[in-house]
Amino acid sequence: MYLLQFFIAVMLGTSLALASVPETSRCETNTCTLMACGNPGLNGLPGRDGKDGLKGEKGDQGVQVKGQQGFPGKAGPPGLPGIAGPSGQKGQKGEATAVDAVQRQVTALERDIQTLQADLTKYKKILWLQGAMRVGGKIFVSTGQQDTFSNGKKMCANAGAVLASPKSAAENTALKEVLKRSSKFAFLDINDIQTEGRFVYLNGAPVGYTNWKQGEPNDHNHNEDCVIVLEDALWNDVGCEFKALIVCEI
Ligand code: FUC
Ligand code: CA
Ligand code: CA
Repeated sequence: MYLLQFFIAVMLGTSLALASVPETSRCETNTCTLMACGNPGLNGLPGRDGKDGLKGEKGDQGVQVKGQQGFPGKAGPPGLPGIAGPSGQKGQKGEATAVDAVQRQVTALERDIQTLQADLTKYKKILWLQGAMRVGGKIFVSTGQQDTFSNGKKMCANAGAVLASPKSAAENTALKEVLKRSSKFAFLDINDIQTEGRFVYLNGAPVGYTNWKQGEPNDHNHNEDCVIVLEDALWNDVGCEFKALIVCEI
């Protein structure tokens, strides 16, 4: 395009130069014919565009402008677990916690239990030495004294116990073993004071198991409302003022 403009400019310049030469001087240099010099003609129209010029030299490299950061993409799938790191150093001893306090209480309780177990073992030995008998969950223990039904009842009650109340053959046999060691008979926790012939425990419950000797109870002399167990384990009704071994059951 520059070349084309240049060409047009040259053509116009030449035309103007020719037009500015005086009419008389041109007539003098040429063989003058009878040709009158008229006014200069109008400029012609611009010529057509010339051919494309040669390819220009490669321009300088442009400046790259960094674009804005795009939106973050979707999260990828979880990766494989990493290899466990080495163990850390042992931490410093922490402050006393509630767990420590409970642990101390448990330790103290364990110590108390051991003491109680040792004491219990001693008292058991004392009871066995005094002729106590254990049968099932029940223990028969003698006071070693012979006394009336009324006094015996109080003695046992003072110990939080009751007079012997065998409720099975096994218990009755165990009671007989207690008798063997100190006496021939012991009071039972049974009487018919309230209603003649109707034997009940001291708590008022009717008697179930019995082991009466043949012919008993006979309410001898109409004055036998308490019961003893004999050395052969059989039962006999006797007067409540009779004195027999006092055996309690715990
Ligand atoms: C029997 C018994 C009485 C009393 C008397 C001596 O008659 O039934 O309880 O022991 O003997
Ligand atoms: Ca009676
Ligand atoms: Ca009798």
